Amino acid sequence: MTFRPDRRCVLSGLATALAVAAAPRFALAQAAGGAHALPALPYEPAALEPHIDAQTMALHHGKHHQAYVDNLNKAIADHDAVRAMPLRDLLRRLPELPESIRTAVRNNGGGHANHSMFWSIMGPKAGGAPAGEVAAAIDRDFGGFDAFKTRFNAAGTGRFGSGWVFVTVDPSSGRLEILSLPNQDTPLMDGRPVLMGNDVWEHAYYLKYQNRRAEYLNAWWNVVDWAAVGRRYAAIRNGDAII
Ligand code: MN3
Repeated sequence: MTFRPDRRCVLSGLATALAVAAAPRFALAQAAGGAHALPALPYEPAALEPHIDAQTMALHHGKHHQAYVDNLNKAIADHDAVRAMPLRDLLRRLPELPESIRTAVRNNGGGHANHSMFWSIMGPKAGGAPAGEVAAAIDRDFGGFDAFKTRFNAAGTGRFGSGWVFVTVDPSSGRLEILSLPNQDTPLMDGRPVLMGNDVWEHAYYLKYQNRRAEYLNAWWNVVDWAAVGRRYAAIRNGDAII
């Protein structure tokens, strides 16, 4: 299939870019020429110690995420129409992209989106329990925070090989749902918003936890920034185009 963006596509891309600009918390840098950029880590690599070690954070952000950004830019370099699209549209409209770059955009664009979300929902002043509307939604849809964590961790340990565990918000019912996806796939590829997620690739935990993924999944709750997750929940309910 040939990818031919029509005028509406370009305009909706522009509208999305403007919407993102109006919500700087979720903004992802993309140059005028369409090049995607690595977002800065919003805290020091050691800030999540002892639960996630500084070396893992530095490599994960500076090497792994940077490579996804670089390889995404490489894949789209010769495709002007694709370069004009915001990341969110790239992922939602994968089947419309030229077949020669579809897999590279899926893997590296997905990696860019997933990691950008990941850094933003963790922090040094984190842990504890959710509050406000997101807490109420977790109680409503999972029967409490402990049951939610148990379900989320089970999805993480159950993912064979590399992948992610996500919480999405069903667009029609508004219910929260936990799902795990392989590789760098994201619910954004199905047009579903991502509330939060955890990376269960070995590179996310192996230096400190080796093969003990379940231990990493348990420890991770200590670095979840529920205020950030609450802001994402409000943005999703507001219909904002967040990554
Ligand atoms: Mn990763």
